[in-house]
Amino acid sequence: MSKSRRIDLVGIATAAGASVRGCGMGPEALRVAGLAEALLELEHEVVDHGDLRRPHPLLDATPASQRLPDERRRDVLDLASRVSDQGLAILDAGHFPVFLGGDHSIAMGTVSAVARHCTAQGKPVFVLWIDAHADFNTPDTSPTGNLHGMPLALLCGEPGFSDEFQGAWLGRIDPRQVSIIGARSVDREERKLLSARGVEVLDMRKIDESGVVSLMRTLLARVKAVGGHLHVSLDLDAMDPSIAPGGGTLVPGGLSYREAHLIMEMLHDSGLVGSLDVVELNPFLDHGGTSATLLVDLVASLFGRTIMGEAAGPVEFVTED
Ligand code: B3U
Ligand code: MN
Ligand code: MN
Repeated sequence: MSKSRRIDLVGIATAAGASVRGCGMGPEALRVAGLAEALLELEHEVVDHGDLRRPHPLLDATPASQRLPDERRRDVLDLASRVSDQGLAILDAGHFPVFLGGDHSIAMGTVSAVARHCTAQGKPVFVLWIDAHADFNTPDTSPTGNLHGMPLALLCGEPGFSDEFQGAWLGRIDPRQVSIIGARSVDREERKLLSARGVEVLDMRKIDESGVVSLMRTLLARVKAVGGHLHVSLDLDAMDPSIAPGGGTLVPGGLSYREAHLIMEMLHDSGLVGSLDVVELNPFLDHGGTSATLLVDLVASLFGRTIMGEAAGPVEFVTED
């Protein structure tokens, strides 16, 4: 059995950063799929803080012709600062926050919380972004204007975001300590930014060639070598649509069921993960809870569920030269 942790669930019931409505219902679907029960079964302590909600939910119906509607942007920012403060309080209390989205724009707040907490402690922050997309657009490069395609760029200090985005809640991370795994849909301008800033992109081609084990070992060794905090941001659409149909921006050719679990199992065994996002689940598009159940099972693997119930073996790390 894995080491028992105090896990704090924070729902963020919003789709303000997306163009497709429905992932505001994500936190509730994860509860219905048995998230807390799965964690309790693993002998963790669980506290559910309920949901943070957007202030203007009725304004979702803004015409699509308006690229980044003011109300939606204000809702994203309002939530980001509230999420950041709540996440910071949870981390400062020594607990493990699990943020339930909501679309991926919530990571502006979740990762900010981690950055603020770790900066105060002098601990380097690493981010593992498990996603079909890179979410590294800025308002200038974005083809859609949707804020769920931009959180990593904001968090890495990319210019091009207006002053509204620069509040006291915003903690920053080093782009060279960000790894994106599972990527297969990256926009042209986004690619240029990712390369210029040194973000590691472990795309599906690399996974096909090397397998997740060797890629994950190298990544975990880097974090361990400097005693870093690893934040994991899990976007449902990283997984192949055949096993995860409940998302608004599906892309073929994603992680298989076993690849996704193996990533989670290795993350657990490393003992390096200190915070987690689970985002982009759209229960309105899901097939009878398939995607919600998959996410609950993946989170359970991250928190120590094993096939035979055995304790994790020693973790092998590859050291970098
Ligand atoms: N890169 C596109 C598409 C996208 C990003 N994240 C999601 N979709 N979910 C964009 O809008 O920035
Ligand atoms: Mn995403
Ligand atoms: Mn995505």
